[in-house]
Amino acid sequence: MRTQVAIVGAGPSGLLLGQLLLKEGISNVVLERQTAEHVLSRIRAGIIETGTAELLDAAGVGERMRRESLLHDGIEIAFAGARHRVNFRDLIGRGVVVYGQTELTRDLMVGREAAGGTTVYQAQDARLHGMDGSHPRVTYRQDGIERSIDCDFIAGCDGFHGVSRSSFPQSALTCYERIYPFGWLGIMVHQPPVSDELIYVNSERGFALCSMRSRRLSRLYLQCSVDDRVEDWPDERFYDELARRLDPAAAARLQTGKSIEKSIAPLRSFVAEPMCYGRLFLVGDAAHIVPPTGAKGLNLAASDVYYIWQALVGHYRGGSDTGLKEYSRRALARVWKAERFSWSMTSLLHQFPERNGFDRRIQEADLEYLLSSRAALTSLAENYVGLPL
Ligand code: FAS
Ligand code: PHB
Repeated sequence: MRTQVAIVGAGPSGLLLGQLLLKEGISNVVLERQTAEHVLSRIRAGIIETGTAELLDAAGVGERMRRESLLHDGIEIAFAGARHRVNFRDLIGRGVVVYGQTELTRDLMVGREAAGGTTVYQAQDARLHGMDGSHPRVTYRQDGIERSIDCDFIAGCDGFHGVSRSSFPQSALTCYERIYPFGWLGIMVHQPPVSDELIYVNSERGFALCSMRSRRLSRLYLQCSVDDRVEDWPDERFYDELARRLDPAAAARLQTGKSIEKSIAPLRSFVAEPMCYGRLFLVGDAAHIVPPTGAKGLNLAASDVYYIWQALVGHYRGGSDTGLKEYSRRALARVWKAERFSWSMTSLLHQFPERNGFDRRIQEADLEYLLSSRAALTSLAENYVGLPL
């Protein structure tokens, strides 16, 4: 098989890039090791920055998102028994879009099908070859048969555990990492949200987040131990602990019900530099991971897609490789700002087992300063809603 761009991974990065390239007449094939149903079964992000929403519109798949999503003009931060609204619209004139990654991925799959894009699901043992030359190749196995894709470029959109980053020569890669001493236990439940907007909670018992997917579908999180297992947390224990971390008024509005999904995610900050090797370009979680506290993971994937999309159009339509040469530098400049924000939100809102009394007082002072300073709130707002591309 021959194509211009081989895309490894059919998550949001791979499908969004594939859709944008198809609209430009740039041929591409997406290789995915799982089934489409498995990809859609993963519960991930819920907050879409305005820039990401506009990219979905540009890809021609934003119509259902615009119809079904919620628009939020702020969040609430709960601390020391009180809730404080952070009004994005007042502070920076913009808000965020609330729309689940699962639905966004579904829209991308439908859009790719309609555009006649080729997606190979259950592609096993993908291997990347010849990235340092001008004729890279991707081989994989499907139905027991070894297959090959000749291409001009490879987009590694295969997430943190994919094959692309590990295809770099080790000497060509520098990785930066911070592992957090806790995880997030998340549930989905068919109940109305606790509040109209998200509530981020700093409680002495640990972080909590009350989010949503719609006015009838709640997404709730608790900071938990890295040693916890899902089976340690029956629904009743989850709701009881969440109510203890919420202020009384919010706890009184918590509606319980049988969870339809429950999972524990580890938290890490991670960046691999550079984000390219020859004609292989890393996109999204393949290159970087953020703790979900700042709602940046999915949105960072979208900004990487924007930069590599523009670079490939420059190559094929403009005869210029400046965008390709600049891709890693441009993407990393935005990645590190989002890493900083996600780290700072995580440090501000979680209980760290190893922290001493001084650390806790600094965290309290951080929160009191933030909630009393328009300048500090403006900084939080512009990072949360999304820095310019
Ligand atoms: P993805 O990991 O989504 O997709 C990569 C795809 O590549 C997968 O479909 C995988 O099956 C495929 N793949 C892997 N190896 C392959 C191979 N060798 N061959 C072919 N295909 C291969 N972000 C937020 O903003 N908010 C959140 O609340 C949030 N929660 C998260 C919870 C969890 C458990 C995880 C893991 C991430 C979460 N994220 C969250 C981040 C998440 O949304 C990512 O940023 C987003 O999925 C990134 O998309 P991709 O880069 O496409 O990577
Ligand atoms: C979610 O709804 O899954 C969500 C929202 C905001 C975050 C993290 C996760 O910061």
